[in-house]
Amino acid sequence: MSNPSVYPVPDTYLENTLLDEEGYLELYNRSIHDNEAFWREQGQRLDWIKPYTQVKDVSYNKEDLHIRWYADGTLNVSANCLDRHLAERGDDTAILWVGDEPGQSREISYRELHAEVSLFANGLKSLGVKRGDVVTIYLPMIPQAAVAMLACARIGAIHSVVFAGFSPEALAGRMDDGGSRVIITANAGRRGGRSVVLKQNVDKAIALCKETSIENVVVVNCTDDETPWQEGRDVDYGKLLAAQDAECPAEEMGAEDPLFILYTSGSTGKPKGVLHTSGGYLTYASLTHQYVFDYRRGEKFWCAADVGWITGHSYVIYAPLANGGTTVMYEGVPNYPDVRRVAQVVDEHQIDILYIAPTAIRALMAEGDKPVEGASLESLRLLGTVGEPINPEAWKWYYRTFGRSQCPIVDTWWQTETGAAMLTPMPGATPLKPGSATRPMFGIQPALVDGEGNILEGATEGNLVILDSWPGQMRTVFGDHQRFIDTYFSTFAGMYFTGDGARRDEDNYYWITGRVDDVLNVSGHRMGTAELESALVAHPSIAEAAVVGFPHDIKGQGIYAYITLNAGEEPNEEMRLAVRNWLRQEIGPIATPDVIQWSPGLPKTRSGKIMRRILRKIAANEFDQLGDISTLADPAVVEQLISNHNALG
Ligand code: 6R9
Repeated sequence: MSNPSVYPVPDTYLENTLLDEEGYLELYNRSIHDNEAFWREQGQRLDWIKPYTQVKDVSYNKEDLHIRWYADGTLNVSANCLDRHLAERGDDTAILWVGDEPGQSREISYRELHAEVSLFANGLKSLGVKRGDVVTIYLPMIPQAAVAMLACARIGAIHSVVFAGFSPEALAGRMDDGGSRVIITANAGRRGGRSVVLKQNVDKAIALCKETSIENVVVVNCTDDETPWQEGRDVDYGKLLAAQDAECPAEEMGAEDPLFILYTSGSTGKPKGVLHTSGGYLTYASLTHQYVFDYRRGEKFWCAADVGWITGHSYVIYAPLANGGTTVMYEGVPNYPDVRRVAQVVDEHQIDILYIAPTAIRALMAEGDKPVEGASLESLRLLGTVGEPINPEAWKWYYRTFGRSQCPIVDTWWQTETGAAMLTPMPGATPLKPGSATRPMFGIQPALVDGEGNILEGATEGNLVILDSWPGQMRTVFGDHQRFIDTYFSTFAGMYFTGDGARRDEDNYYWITGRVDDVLNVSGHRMGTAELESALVAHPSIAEAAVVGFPHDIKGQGIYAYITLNAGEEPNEEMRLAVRNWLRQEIGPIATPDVIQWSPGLPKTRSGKIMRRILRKIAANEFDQLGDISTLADPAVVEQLISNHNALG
């Protein structure tokens, strides 16, 4: 019997695939039952300088928590992404860069990329950057972002990429936390036909740093915009390169030496510096890229994420390059000059695989079929999504339009912390269900637990945990190992807690239901409510603030801020604008609130804890589901909030 809600593996994939369903189940079972042997084998996808003899050394026990993979092996990540391809594929395109303006593009071969990375790595050394130093990267989507990351990896420096949409304040916080003394930026970037200044932001951020002092700012000139310059501190990227030797031997690094830090939001406190190491991360990224995308060399792989996010790290840079593939790096946005751009780029460059976020799909879907009008799209053989749950309508639209009802969609669930895909279909192996991230990657043991950490069996719903380690797992929170233990291993003893809720159906497919903690997912970007609230209360007119997410057609979740002003402050339009701009300034445009509601009081328990559940229900217009409000210190607040909410219209 055919089930209309299940999309079987297309014939084209049955004939010619890396792995069919039986193959997946067999390999998955072996990866669990013979776990070490499986990972011992997988480590072989990399070139090691000194081969590892140890594979897995892990304890999830709170008292002695440690995660180490391939620990006695040595390697260099940039050599794995570049040097080892030179002999056989040196002239293949490593990066296909596509500019913001239509018609602009550039192909960079492995040989060219290797050459520029070597020069820049020497340039970093000439500025005094050493193995183990943290280097901040604040760049738009230009090839130099890849060069900068790989150059750090080449000399054993730890990169900390900060999304170029973040404000000077947010950038300063990350530079302080990482303690970096060098930052790489551009004078400005181009996005959607506009130029976005970056160097000025860096100058402001440097002035705001409290813990670290920046010694050098390397500036890539990518627009004609004028750039403020501080002699002695600021270094022109082109001039720096011109002064270097072409040869830069790759540093021999331990498998467990840090590769990068990437900041991400959690439910409490400041963003955390998620730390990934070298051997395990690259092994896992490479493995997933090959199987999830059934990737074959020569294919053009377009992951549309920014390098400022983990998806950009793993699937724009590290995995495709480790696998000797061609990665497409797109500078622009999906709707510039108009909503047909994504399809036009696919056709113009004959792209094979397209991997984008549900929020982009929903934004395009809002335009009907216009985004694919006049496009052939025949080069595409596989689609992917990542970053947030995809609603079945958007899935089906993507499948029908971009996929021409022929391309499977791999809905990949994972996190900054997990390094690469964890729950995902594989195109030749997994019948698809729209909205489900389906089944686990090799070596991954997901489970659902109740509030007490009891493992639930069968078709059910609960908190998503992972029972055992995998090589791509984060190793610590930079500078705060206790926070790592507290955040991920303390809610449920002996398990990695993802912070997500999920449902498992009768076919053992997983359906992510969203965060169960106070983290919002706005257009696929993670934002902690605590972070937003602490930025808000730093405003001189604000006494108190509570932020919740609410369902938003395009963004998935929108930002809803309840704000109590200081006595004497006027809750008028001017103030609303000021508050809105304040969040943009403190964090960045991605933190722009969708709704600001003035709230003379907030619903609090007698112990003073804000009951967000109630605020979430009001924001979502679900007044009949407020639940028990009798434990509130002042239940009358609720009625006031509802009437203010309704007055917003
Ligand atoms: C890769 C990335 C992680 C959070 C994660 C979850 C949500 C990511 C998803 C998904 C449903 C998917 N998420 N992929 N939810 N289906 N396919 O996005 O990392 O920025 O750290 O976000 O995003 O809630 O916990 P990150």
